[in-house]
Amino acid sequence: MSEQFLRQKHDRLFQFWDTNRDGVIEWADVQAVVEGVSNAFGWAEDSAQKRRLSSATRRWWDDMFAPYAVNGELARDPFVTCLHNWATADRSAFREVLAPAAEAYAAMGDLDGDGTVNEDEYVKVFGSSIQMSEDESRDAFRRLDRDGDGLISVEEFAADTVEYFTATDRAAPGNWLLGPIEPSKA
Ligand SMILES: [Ca+2]
Ligand SMILES: [Ca+2]
Ligand SMILES: [Ca+2]
Repeated sequence: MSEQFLRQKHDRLFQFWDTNRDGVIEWADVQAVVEGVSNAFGWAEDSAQKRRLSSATRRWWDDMFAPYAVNGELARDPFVTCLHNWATADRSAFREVLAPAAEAYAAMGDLDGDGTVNEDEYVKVFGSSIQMSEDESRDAFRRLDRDGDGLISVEEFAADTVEYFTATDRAAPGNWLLGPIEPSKA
């Protein structure tokens, strides 16, 4: 059951990344996610924000998924299996691979550049990029803010990201990384 929950979360990233909805993920899909975010924020092609998000995402793809890809593509099952293997095998290597991406996404949400993401920044940035309602965004924010100080720090973002991909506990705050997960029918 808990393994199934983990796969459900991994599958969610597949849905999020398969931008052209053809059932396989290739770098072009992931690049389209970066483009979409970049356009939504009106970032210039050579802006620091876009370059940072793009290179962190590329590293994530290259380190974690590219070795599993066949002809540059990953179907749903191998994609989910790849994530699952990473998440359950070598935790410290997984943490290391995810860290730059988590930092880049945290920086993306930090609109005023004070080093943390507050609730309004979170709602504005992630509400639209993950397509959550305002209520869902505020709910997600309060969970991802692990110490409840009203701010998501880079460290909290990194911890939430690792937890999203590794936690089998349905109450883990990091489960909310990509928005609300369907409630358990168990
Ligand atoms: Ca695709
Ligand atoms: Ca901020
Ligand atoms: Ca906090």
